[in-house]
Order: sequence, then structure tokens, then C-alpha cells
Amino acid sequence: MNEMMKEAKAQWPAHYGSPEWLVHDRFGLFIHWGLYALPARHEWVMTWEKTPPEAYKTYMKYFNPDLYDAKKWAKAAKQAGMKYVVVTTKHHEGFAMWDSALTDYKITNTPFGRDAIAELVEALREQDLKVGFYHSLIDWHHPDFPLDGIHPLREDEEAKAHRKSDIANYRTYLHEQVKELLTNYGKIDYLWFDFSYPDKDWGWSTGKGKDDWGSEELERLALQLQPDLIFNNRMDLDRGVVTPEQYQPKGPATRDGVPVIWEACQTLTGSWGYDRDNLDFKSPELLVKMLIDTVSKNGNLLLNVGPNGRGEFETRALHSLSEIGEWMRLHECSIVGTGRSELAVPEDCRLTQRGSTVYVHLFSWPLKHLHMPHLEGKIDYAQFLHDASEVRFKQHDPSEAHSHTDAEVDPGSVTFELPVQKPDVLVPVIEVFLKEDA
Ligand code: FHN
Repeated sequence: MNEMMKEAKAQWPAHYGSPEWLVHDRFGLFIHWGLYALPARHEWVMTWEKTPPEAYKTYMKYFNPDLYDAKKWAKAAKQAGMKYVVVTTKHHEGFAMWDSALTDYKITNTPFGRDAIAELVEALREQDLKVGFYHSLIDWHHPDFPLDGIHPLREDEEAKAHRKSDIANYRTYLHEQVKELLTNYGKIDYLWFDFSYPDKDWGWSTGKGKDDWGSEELERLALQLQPDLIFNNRMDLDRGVVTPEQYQPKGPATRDGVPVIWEACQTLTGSWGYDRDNLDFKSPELLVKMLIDTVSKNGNLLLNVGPNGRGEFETRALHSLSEIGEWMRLHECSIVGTGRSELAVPEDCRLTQRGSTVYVHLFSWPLKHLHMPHLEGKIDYAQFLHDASEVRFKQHDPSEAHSHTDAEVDPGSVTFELPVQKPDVLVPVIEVFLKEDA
């Protein structure tokens, strides 16, 4: 294991469950699904359009995802090479996607009438996928959630002047719903709270953080119910899986300079919830490169799909997952169970490593040669991962005189000899077996 990964594991909170499975699995599916699938204009539509809770509740009358098939969702994740799924139980709109006893604002009170969370966790376990619950700390429906600068009623002067919200009541509701989710749905592996904003100040209102949520108590409650649970870092407790989103960090994530366990949260289009008219789909090649780049920096990729109001992954999302799955079918061993390599990285490449096996991911296809510095005498064998065809290489003894046909290389490097034609895979990978004493 690389040194940075050792340091990251050493800082993991001792009272949390072990993160070993997360670090090993590397690749998960994020699912954002709620009433916002009906407006189909992003999951923040309620606040962007300043829709009052009672008006927004209208969507309940028409929420009937008749094509919802949790088994299909689970199979799509599995076939994409994903190993865990984090699904929204409640997003900021406050709508419960499970049969909560604590509110009538829930999926079982819609024409659909079924507990989508119950069906999904069962389907995930059938596919041997780990189960994660995303749960919004923010709730724009609950009357005791105090208005603030991101609430849909933030410009409603009447509400701002007269609404009486007692956040202690909301805190109890928040804890009790989390208790329901961690009691009634079997083993939950990952609790993904979202999000704290304690530093925000709009003058008339301020943001919300650990004291508002009762985060320490909430964490204790969750661990009492599910002792092996792991958490992300958004309860304002400065611990848990670090979760940069919508960008690729330039290097392994750190907290105060110390390497941490981290997970890049990414979308297919920029929107988390179904966004019908958003055509900004990332290409499958870019998505695979994001996965590789993340793991080469000791991170996980949590890639999001926003199902639509019929309960389906849209065709374009299924295409993305299918393309990624085909690459993972051939290259999974270069991702799962690997992490950052401490070897020098060749031009336009990323490296991942497991023990004495190094995976060279070629992000661009060079003319005939790929040079890896400082490996002379250290490689036992090399092959393309996709077809197990040998990749021959030349060692450049520092004392060797260069012929005019030799590519100019640094002494002590190795030059892999490549075909002119790029292999027909999104990102070719050379599997390099180092000598035991390398
Ligand atoms: O506001 C949410 C957003 O809707 C989405 O759920 C993302 C996912 O990481 N989290 C928050 C924005 O950081």
C-alpha cells in the first residue's frame, strides 16, 4: 500500500466502521431521485424558483414512477463495475422516499404508493452491492426548519416576519427519521449526510452546522444502530470521507496537509437530479478517465445518475454506464483494490498500483514508444490488460550509446514498444509486473 494511503487510513476516526471496503471498491453509483424528477429542472428547482412548500407539494399528486424497477437499477450499477450505491432517502425538498411514520410527505402517499428505498436496498443486496443512504440535513418542507438564504421562502417577507420555526423540533424529526432508516432497512454501510453551511451569513439569517443538526448526537445514534457504519464529511464534524464534487482534485486529498480518505462526487451532466433539457453529457471516455485519475490519487469515484419521473435511468445515462462497464469488464483489476503508485508517471498517463503490479493508463496514444523513467532492470513482464498481449520493452542501460533510431530517453528508463494503432478500448492499460526485488 502506498504511504499516503497508510497515512489516510491512520487518520480515520476509530469510532467509525472500517473504511477498508470503500477504499478497496473505489467506484460507486450516486442516485438522486425525488419529487424533483417531475419538474425535471435540477434538484434545486424548488429553491431556484422560490416555490412555497405547499405549492411544491402538488408534485406528490402526480408522482407515479410506473416503470420503476429497482432490480434494473441495481443491475445497471453492477454491470458498470460499480461496487456500492448511495441513494437519496430525502433531498433538500424534504420528501421521504421511504415509508416514514413521521410525515405524510412521503412516497407511499403518492399514486405510486410503494417504498422505493425498501425495494432498492433489497435489489442492491441481491447484486452484492454495498448500501449507502444520502440524507439531506436541509429540509425546505418542514415548518420547523428555520428560513435562511438558500430556503425557497428567502424572499417571502411575510414568512420571514411571522413564521415561527423551532429548530429543536426539526432536529428531533431529523434524528428520528435517520433512526427509521437505520432500523427498518437492514445493514446500511455508508451514511452520506448533505450539507452543512455554518459560515454563511445573509444578515437576516445565518447558515446551519453541527449545533443545528445535533451532529455529535446524530452520529452517536447512527453508530448505536449500525456500528459498522462509515460517514462522509458533511455533518460539520471535520471527519469522515472527504467529498469534493464537480471537479477533479489535482492530487490526493488532504485535510490540514494530512492525506485523507476521499471520494470525488461527479455527475453525468452537471445536474444531480433529472434535468431533461440538460444535454451537457460527459463522454464515456472522459468519465473513465475521471475514474482512473481519481484512483491514481487514492480516491473513490461516486458517479451520479438522476432517474426520471417514470422511474428509469434515461437512455443517455444507460449508455454512459454501459460504456464504462465495458471498459471495467476488461480493466477492473486496474481500479478495484488499487491506489496511487509512487513511481514516476510517464507522459500523458496515470498510474495505479497493487503490490508489485503497476497499471499504466495511457490517456493519449503515442507514436510507438512510451518511456518510463527509473525502471531499468525492474520489470519482469508487461502486457496490455484488455487482451493480455505482450508489450515488449527496451531497457536503456546508462552506458549504452544511442543510435539515431533510438528515441531519446533518459538513462535508466524503460521504453515500451507500442503498435501504431491504439487498441479499441476507451483507455488502454499496460499491466507491468515488477520484479519481486524491484
Ligand atoms: O445541494 C446538494 C446537491 O443538490 C447535491 O445533492 C450535491 C451532491 O453532492 N450535494 C449538495 C451540493 O454540494
